[in-house]
Amino acid sequence: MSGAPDFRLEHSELRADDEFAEFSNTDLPYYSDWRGSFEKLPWATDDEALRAAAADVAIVGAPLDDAVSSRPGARFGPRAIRMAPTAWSSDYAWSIQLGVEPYARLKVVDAGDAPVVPARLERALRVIHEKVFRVASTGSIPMVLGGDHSITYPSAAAVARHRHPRKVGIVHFDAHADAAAEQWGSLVGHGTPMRRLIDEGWVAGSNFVQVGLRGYWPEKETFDWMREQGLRWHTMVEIEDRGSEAVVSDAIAEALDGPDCIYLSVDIDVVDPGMAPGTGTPEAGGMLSRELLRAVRQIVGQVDLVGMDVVEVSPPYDQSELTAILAHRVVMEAISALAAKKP
Ligand SMILES: [Mn+2]
Repeated sequence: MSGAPDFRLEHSELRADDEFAEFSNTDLPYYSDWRGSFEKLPWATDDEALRAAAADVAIVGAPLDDAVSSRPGARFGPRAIRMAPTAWSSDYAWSIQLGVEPYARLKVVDAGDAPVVPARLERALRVIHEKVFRVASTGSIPMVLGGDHSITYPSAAAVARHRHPRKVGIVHFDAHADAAAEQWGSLVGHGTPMRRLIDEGWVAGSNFVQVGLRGYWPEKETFDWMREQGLRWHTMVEIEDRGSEAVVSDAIAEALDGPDCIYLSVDIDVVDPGMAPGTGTPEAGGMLSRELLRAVRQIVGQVDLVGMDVVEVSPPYDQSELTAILAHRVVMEAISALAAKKP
């Protein structure tokens, strides 16, 4: 037919004068950067660099899964979360949810991983404690990528040690209470970190608040102990009955009943395995991913956040990187909520 345009792909590229130098490292896709930091943010891996950076937030990796009771793989979590597919460069990240450019208002660096080696669990917990303490000591808020949930014991203790022990409240999202006395004879494990934090006095039981519990573990005796310690918990059934926002609002008030700041611990298995399959101990009937992201915005927007972790992402069990992407977004929502409230 005459008059119709020819289909010719002759001018579909915007050619730069210098194609080789056209894109900076942060402009290039996330998968092309051999350095592999979170969001391609600058590294600040030693004390000197952390002090020089004077960052608001520092990402910390805790690549440990020697403490799991079931399926392993969380040692690959930090790498998978850092490498989760993200659409845009950190140079122009824009939060649609909060209407803020997080990196225009906050300085965020990647502090690298704690120097964990396999098969030395106690050493791993010590070096994670030291790494998080050093980050917190420079004034940055540590955001720790697990790793199995045992890392919350050294990490939250480091933040409490930096602030003041028992002056920090903890909000803990999880299918599981993780307050067991021991795990096959070991006091440290991914089922015991909350017991250690309370027993050692890092946080008062009454300011330890759990959200999303469900299933069949731990047993009644552990819940009896939790009740004696004054712990408060909100089950998945309560979230179904009252809605997540009302429950999270209560959790904030309970965690801040005395303390003036909060450490947030997010076990990705709080979310339904249908939305977060890549985890070691999945439990059916969990939160929606959008409920968790909203809860993170709600908490970080309202409280003085002094540290957080996202744990139990196990890439070998993941599907389509869904769980790593969700964990990445949990961190992004926290960063963006901090940015949105910055004066
Ligand atoms: Mn769990």
